[in-house]
Amino acid sequence: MTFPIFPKAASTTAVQTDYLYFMLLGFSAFILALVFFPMIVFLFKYRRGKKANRVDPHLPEMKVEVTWTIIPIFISLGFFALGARAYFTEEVPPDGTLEINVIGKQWMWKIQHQEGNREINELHLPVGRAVKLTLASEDVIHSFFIPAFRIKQDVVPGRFTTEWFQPTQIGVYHFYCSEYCGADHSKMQGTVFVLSPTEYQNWLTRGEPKNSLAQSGENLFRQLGCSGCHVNSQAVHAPPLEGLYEKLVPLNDGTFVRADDKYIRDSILLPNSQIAAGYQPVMPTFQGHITEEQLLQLIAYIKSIGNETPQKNP
Ligand code: HEC
Ligand SMILES: [Cu+2]
Repeated sequence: MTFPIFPKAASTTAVQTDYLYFMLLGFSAFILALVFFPMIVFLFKYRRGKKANRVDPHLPEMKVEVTWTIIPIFISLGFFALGARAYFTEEVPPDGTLEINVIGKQWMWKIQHQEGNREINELHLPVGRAVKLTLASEDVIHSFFIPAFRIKQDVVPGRFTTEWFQPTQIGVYHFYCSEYCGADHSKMQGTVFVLSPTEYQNWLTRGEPKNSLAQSGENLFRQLGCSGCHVNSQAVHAPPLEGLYEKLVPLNDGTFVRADDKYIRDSILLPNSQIAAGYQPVMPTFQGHITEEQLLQLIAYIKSIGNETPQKNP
């Protein structure tokens, strides 16, 4: 569907969103006509001085009231169901997405690809592949908005948010920050390049060989001293991180938590908030010592060893 005043519809989400939007618009226009058309007709028909039949028609009021209450309720519930379905498909990414990290910072967007490519205010993507964005902010609330894909997601400091979409058309599109975030908010924008899969591969391998996100994370893991405790340490009793990702972790208060991005984020920044069962709360916080970009690299590393078994049980 293209419409001159509308941005291009270049993702699967865009098609679904537009469909719902035009349905709501059409339905509103119908109700508008239903109210205003008779109103205008009656304006002339029953004008003062006109000879018209003004006898009370004795409508069964109760029946009329009930009918025009019940029917719209079911119509609204129908719209609710369609909206809820669209919402769920938008919130739950399919398997096998291409994972890309987006970090908002006054006033730019930094992008990290798993292969190690980094870009600022530019986002290169292959066409026809579902993409999942993990969004983080270094400072204030931003919002990542790609009109042609009909996606908009708040980027909130202190947590990750996610968003997924599947580009359907090769082309160049714009993205914006759509949450007022200070003096240069209006300059916080960039360009999405949707390439063919081969062009995308060429783009990824262009330039000098680089460390993947997980390799950079592994280097940080050593530089920051994480390995000193977490890898076969004699001095500190710390849990091995191999095989941790997405597994259920028992905590010392008897509950369990899934070791997802959020849990790992909190383990590094707020280590005392959730203590793994059988361990002492001795891990120092890295809050203020590492950037969101480094945090995402560490998570990529922990994820990459998610299927390994620990070398030695401490
Ligand atoms: C002083 C030793 C020490 C250092 C340094 C350290 N940790 Fe830890 N870490 C621990 C201990 C002890 C625990 C278990 C207690 C807890 O949950 O806080 C832990 C828990 C964790 C957990 C949760 C693991 C689980 O099985 O639930 C993660 C993830 C983690 N650390 C990552 C890191 C990363 C990444 C770094 C480096 C940025 C790091 N740690 C640095 C000692 C340390
Ligand atoms: Cu912003």
